[in-house]
Amino acid sequence: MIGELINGMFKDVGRAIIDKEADVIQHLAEDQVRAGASVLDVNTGPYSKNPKDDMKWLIESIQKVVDVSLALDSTKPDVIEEGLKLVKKRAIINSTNADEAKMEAIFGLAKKYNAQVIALAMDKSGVPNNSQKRLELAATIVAKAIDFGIGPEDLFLDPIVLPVNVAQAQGREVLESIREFRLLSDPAPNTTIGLSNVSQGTKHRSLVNRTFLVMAVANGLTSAILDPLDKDLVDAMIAAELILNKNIYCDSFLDAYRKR
Ligand code: THG
Repeated sequence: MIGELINGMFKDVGRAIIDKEADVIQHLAEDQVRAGASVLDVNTGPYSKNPKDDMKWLIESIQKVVDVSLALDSTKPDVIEEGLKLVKKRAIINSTNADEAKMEAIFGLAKKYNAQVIALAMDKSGVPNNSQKRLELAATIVAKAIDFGIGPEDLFLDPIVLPVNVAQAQGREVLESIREFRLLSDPAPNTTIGLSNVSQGTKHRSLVNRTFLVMAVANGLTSAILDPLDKDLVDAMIAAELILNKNIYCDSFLDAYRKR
């Protein structure tokens, strides 16, 4: 569970970043970790005028109250490097894509700072509209990572989830990609998705999110960027892992999972 809530795209967070209200960020950090997130995504958002300074401030604020890994979410390598200099725990870079120059920059940073990497199955021409093309890009990414000495265990392949209201045909393609990405290497690479993308602009967001998450987990998904405070979502995830025999059944399996 990678907590998605520290993202300047949320109004409250965007405002907290501008006004430097650390307590808003710190509460979000504590709440997400308490709900079971083992990683927190950190994104300064689309309105940040100075993303390097804002990333720095976010990380410093977060690390005063929680002790978890951070996923440094930015399209700008210099913003990511600013974060990598500050993190106390091993970070995840979010993200590279399959572009040659981007991979060189991001995998170079990952090596220099011993970070893991989320890699999007897209390139300059955008997000593919089928699983075949996603798989080709993912294979390119895995090969390049290996060139840099980054093994599949330190790679999170992201097929890129699109909103179901405008890209309805892509749900199946993404699920197929999750299944196929596992076969790219042995050990299999990790996978991740930006789960909430699927429900952007829809009604019944929580229902759409948890239904998609369960289907993705059934297809082998190993992590997700999601809202850990959505209890129904996390319950569905725990139940899905139970059905897949990842945890031993007991009547109190929800509590047992949360206490471990
Ligand atoms: N892959 C990777 N990283 C990602 C994404 C991805 N990072 C960002 C995003 N996608 C995942 N995080 C979010 C966070 C919030 C929302 C969706 C994905 C979201 N926000 C509300 C909305 O847009 O409707 C904001 C509402 C508000 O303003 O309060 O849904 O795919 N690697």
